[in-house]
Amino acid sequence: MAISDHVDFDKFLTGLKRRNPGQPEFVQAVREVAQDVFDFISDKEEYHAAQILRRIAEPDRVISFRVCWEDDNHNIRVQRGWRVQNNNAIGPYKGGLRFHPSVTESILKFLAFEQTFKNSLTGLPMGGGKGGANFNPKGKSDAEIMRFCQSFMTELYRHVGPDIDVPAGDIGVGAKEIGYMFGQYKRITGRWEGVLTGKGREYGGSLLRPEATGYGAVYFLENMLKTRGDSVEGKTVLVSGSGNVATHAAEKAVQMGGKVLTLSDSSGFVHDPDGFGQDKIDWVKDLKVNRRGRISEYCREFSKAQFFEKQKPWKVAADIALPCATQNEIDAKDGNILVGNGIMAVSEGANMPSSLEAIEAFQESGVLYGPGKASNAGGVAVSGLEMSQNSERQSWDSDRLNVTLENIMVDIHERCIEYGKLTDGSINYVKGANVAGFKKVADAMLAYGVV
Ligand code: NDP
Ligand code: 2IT
Repeated sequence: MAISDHVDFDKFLTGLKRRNPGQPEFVQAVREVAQDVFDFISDKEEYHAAQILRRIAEPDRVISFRVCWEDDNHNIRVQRGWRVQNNNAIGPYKGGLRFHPSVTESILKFLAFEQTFKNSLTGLPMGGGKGGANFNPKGKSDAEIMRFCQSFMTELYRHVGPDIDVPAGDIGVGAKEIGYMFGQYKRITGRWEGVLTGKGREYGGSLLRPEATGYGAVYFLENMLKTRGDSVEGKTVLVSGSGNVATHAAEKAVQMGGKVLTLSDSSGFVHDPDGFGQDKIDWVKDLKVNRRGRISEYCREFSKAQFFEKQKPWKVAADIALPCATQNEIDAKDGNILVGNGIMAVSEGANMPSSLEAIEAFQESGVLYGPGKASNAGGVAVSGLEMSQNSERQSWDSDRLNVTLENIMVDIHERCIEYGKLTDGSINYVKGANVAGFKKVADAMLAYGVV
């Protein structure tokens, strides 16, 4: 950046913080993108004149609402729900719903902002949005979850629609919750339409959607390794999380010849020195989805494994890290530990799992680093394909979907190279993803004028 651009960037950052007090995650996400975009637009007056970056960093709207529900003991409970509609320049708002007690407006704004660039990178016509509630599904009965989902949709339905805004799952929202919400939408509106993705197979869901985020993150990893003449085959892999993204990332890493050493949840991590093979991954899926158990229970079933309470997996020596749990789960210290242990590549299944300091540590030491908005875009990409299937009243077979997902991840990787190749030949995937994602949205916004 030239000195005058630094001054502009500092001014932008000061304004951003002033306009979004108490929203550190949102500021972190915008800051990371803005650095690269400032560089890219330094000689492109039209983007400055139209204030494109300033406009993308201001959500189109943030809808906040009360969600009341009755628990099994007949207590009335009150939660807060949100839908952040960030930008619909290139398609209907699209992005997941998160149910977790840590959910705040800042977290949903950061996720909706990231989603805008991620969705642009997929090449499909989808804008960016995100929503959720500070509801804790842990320990709730099915009936409680159903009542909460119905109450949530009773407000949300008026803001969404197949050509307006199409939510999906995220942390705490899987096929079961999507089913309850889709049922309520249909009941209120009387319409069967593709208003949510991640639906069950019986009612318009796409094959491969459950697997797509984790599989896509490993395809992206394979593409990064290929630039160095290498592959996943024979590599040791650390995976964090044990939910949808983590278990499918682990599954694909194993299918491609990797050895997965860890899985985790919010209570700690499990190290299995023999590796998590498919049978063990299936056991974890059943534990987490059907029995709603804790990852520590794994060690009772598989005695060679060890549970490390309240710790993260990053201190285990390995070749590859796949963070698939949550934001900022790799802080500066974790990043340095990974680098110190000689990690070769990091491909993010989660959204913004690495802090800015950790990203710097990866980049300075030549680690192949795939930021979530590129590497985990496979999930929303197959959501986009679910929307297409719903619109044409067809179901695609798994071969077609698999090939399309693999091709989309190759294309995203190529776009990162196009905009992120540095003069020394190395690839800055963060810059590539930010600039490529930005350009498509920005050009659409330019075409519309000031709206
Ligand atoms: P799930 O709810 O299926 O699983 C979440 C996993 O992460 C669980 O193991 C959970 O542990 C763990 N986790 C959640 N919060 C924390 C925390 N604060 N600290 C430590 N561990 C935590 O969610 P997904 O697998 O769908 O989502 C995981 C990540 O992937 C998120 O960042 C999400 O935004 C991102 N993502 C998801 C996509 C999707 O298609 N689902 C698409 C793209 C990105 P516990 O059981 O203890 O809560
Ligand atoms: O972060 C994400 O990309 C998701 N949670 C999936 C969004 C979607 O619409 O499938």
